[in-house]
Amino acid sequence: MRPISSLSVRVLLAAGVLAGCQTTGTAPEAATATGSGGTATAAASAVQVPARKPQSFRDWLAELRRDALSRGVSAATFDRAFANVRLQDRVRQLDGNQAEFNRMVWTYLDSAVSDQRARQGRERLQENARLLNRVSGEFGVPPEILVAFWGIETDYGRQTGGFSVIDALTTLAYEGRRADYFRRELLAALEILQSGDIAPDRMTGSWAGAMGQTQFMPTVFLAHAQDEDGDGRRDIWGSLPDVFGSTARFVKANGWKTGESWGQEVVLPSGFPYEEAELTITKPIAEWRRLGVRGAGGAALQGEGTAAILVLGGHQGPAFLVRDNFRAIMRYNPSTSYALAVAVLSDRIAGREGIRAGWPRHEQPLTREEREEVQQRLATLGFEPGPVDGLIGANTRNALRRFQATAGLVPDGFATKGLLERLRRAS
Ligand SMILES: [Ca+2]
Repeated sequence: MRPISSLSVRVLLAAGVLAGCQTTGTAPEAATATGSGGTATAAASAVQVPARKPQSFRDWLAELRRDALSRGVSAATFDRAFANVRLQDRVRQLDGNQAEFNRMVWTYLDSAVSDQRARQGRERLQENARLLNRVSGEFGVPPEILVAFWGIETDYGRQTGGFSVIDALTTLAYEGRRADYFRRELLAALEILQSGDIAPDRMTGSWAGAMGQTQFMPTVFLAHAQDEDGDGRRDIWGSLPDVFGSTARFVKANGWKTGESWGQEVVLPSGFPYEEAELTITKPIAEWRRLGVRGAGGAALQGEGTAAILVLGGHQGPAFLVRDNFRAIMRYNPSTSYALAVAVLSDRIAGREGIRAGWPRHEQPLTREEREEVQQRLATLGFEPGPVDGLIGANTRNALRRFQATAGLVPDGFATKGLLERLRRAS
């Protein structure tokens, strides 16, 4: 326990800082789409838990050690993993910053799917063609999708996060905010060390504990990582076969349908019922066709089965028909912006068109205060937007649509400064 007691001063400081650092609300969906740190994978299944009563780090760690040993982690593995553990201020700061997130979807897409990233993706695809084709054949997920995840998650392995995963998860598990979630991930990380897949000093990742070139959280690693090169270790840090194999295995497990596309950009007819442009509303593709939905650039609507219409920038922005494989992408990271980035990047990597229609780039993002004001005013006017939490979800969008319909506007549910101004005038 010697290394732990040397932490005591830092830990006491940390406890003081943490007491003042409780924030409410997890990040809105766009915040999970940073793509460069796996924050998303962490937030994906994050469970909000109330702050617990403070426990000394020493006691906390002793309890963790007991739990780890009962799961088959050896004392030697545990003590080696925690020999130099540090609670990381930077991790805490980044966790606290997550809630405030103001940017438009196109700002995110501009960087996530830049021309440079598309070009480099085509180069990576060619360089690794034989390997990618083999993995693709094994799991039924196209090479360009595997390369697109790699590009969005870590810029093709260049930005995997420099944090010790044990340090990061310990900080987040001890702190109290989403502690139970991160404690489970920490125990899973110890099981990975026990299995010998990676040495403790090479187990690096994002501030939220998303690891290696696939940015897998430890529980995802345990369930889905693949030893594709057959050396006996699942190495998502250094082995490209393992990186692609793990991505493919996970995406397949998430419901990827071989031979189907994620969807396509579409053009909606005038008078389109924008109330129905929600991910939760699926219809047979033939039905969308009957409603006058056409493929962008004159393309036909592809495929059979069902699909939803996705509009992320209001009726003045592009529209997409999204199929089951789009939802499979979202299980990697439950954000529509993220999934669209992977989808569009994969198209560009494969030499297909990117997004054709323009975004309403004159629109500025609403601040959190403005989003809350939108919800407050919708509630006052009787449009029932749900709780006033500053997060624009389906409830708020539907309330906005009801307001837009009564005001003679296109009911796209897209919150803009102009719409806030209309709400102010109506109140
Ligand atoms: Ca391997």
